[in-house]
Amino acid sequence: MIFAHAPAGFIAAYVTKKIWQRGLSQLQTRWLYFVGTLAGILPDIDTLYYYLVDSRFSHRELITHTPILYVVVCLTLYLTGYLLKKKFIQALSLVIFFATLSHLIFDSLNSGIGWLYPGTDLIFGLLGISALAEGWYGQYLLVITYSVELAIFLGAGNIILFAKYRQCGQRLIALIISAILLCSGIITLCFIKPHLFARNSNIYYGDYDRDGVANKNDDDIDGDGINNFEDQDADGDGWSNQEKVITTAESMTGVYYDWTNKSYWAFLSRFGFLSNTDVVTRSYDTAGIYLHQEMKRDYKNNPAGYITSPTDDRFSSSPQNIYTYCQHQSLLLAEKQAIELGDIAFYLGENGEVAHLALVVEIENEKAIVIDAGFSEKEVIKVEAGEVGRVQEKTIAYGRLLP
Ligand SMILES: [Ca+2]
Ligand SMILES: [Ca+2]
Ligand SMILES: [Ca+2]
Repeated sequence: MIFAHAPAGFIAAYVTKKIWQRGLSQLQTRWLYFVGTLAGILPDIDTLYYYLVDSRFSHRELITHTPILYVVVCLTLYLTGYLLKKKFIQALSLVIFFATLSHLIFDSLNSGIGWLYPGTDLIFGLLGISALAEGWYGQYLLVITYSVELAIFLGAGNIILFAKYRQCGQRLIALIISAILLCSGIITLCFIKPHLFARNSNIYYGDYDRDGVANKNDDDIDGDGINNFEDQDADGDGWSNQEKVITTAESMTGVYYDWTNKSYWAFLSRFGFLSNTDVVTRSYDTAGIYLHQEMKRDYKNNPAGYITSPTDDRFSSSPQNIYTYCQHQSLLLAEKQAIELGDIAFYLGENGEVAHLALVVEIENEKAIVIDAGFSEKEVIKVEAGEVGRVQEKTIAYGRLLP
């Protein structure tokens, strides 16, 4: 969830008021609703750390997204209130607990959070249930999660309106307007769904071989003894990497282009837009080839040529960095070498700087056809590789990452 944590925190405080409200004044109760609203977003304080300090770990993997932290903090606060005989402090601890818990529950609509930390670093959510992830739930994930967010906003709005308007007629009007807004929201989402890319975050946070190491940190995600980068079927699902990379890239056609290139805290990217390098990195990720991890390793050995470091959240969304990785690993094709499906087309300027890339999905009369995000300002398209080069006035170099 992105937007609705604050109203969800408010609702959590409201529906649990019978537990904590006794003996408090009206002013104190109002204050605690406000605290609940803030505590609803509290766990996301770690995004500040992710974007401003260090992007090597997802913010969902930090202790701020684990229930144990809030159990310990709130229990300490509650006992302090008990010892000092302060009802308000006890109520405060309960409100913070329920509001932060709502955050963790709603984050579990997709990849989830570290429910079992410190028992395991793995994170758990609804997408971890493969029947859901691969079925309608995974398919409509964005429609479902954004509809839930809208419903939460409307729910919080209705609670406030109900407190203000006591007549049945007025309340009925509020409910009808909310229902109309919710329905139109869901219909709109269904219409724009083909233009949004829903990422199955299990690919990163799941643990396909159940060895306790999340896929994104596992060199051999299917546990067959062959490293992901040398494994023809890295995730062991019976589909070759190449088939999966191509199918994923093809499915991106028509998705909105993220012209901000994941700026503004990846706002558009979270909403389902695709940046230029996403056509490559996300297609490879889907097959179990985690370019980001390999690039981090390569950077450690030889940072020359990289324009940003792995602590930068856009480290692996820079075409120049991906090109540098291919250079270091001798993955660039020689001039006369035949292109294959799944190869990366890099677009080079005069000084050798790389500002654009695309993914080869077809070869027609020896010409490469690529999936490209950015050539069309609006959406991801399928286009001849040479056409992109001509318009951008850049030469093409190809890289091959698939074994
Ligand atoms: Ca594993
Ligand atoms: Ca393997
Ligand atoms: Ca596979």
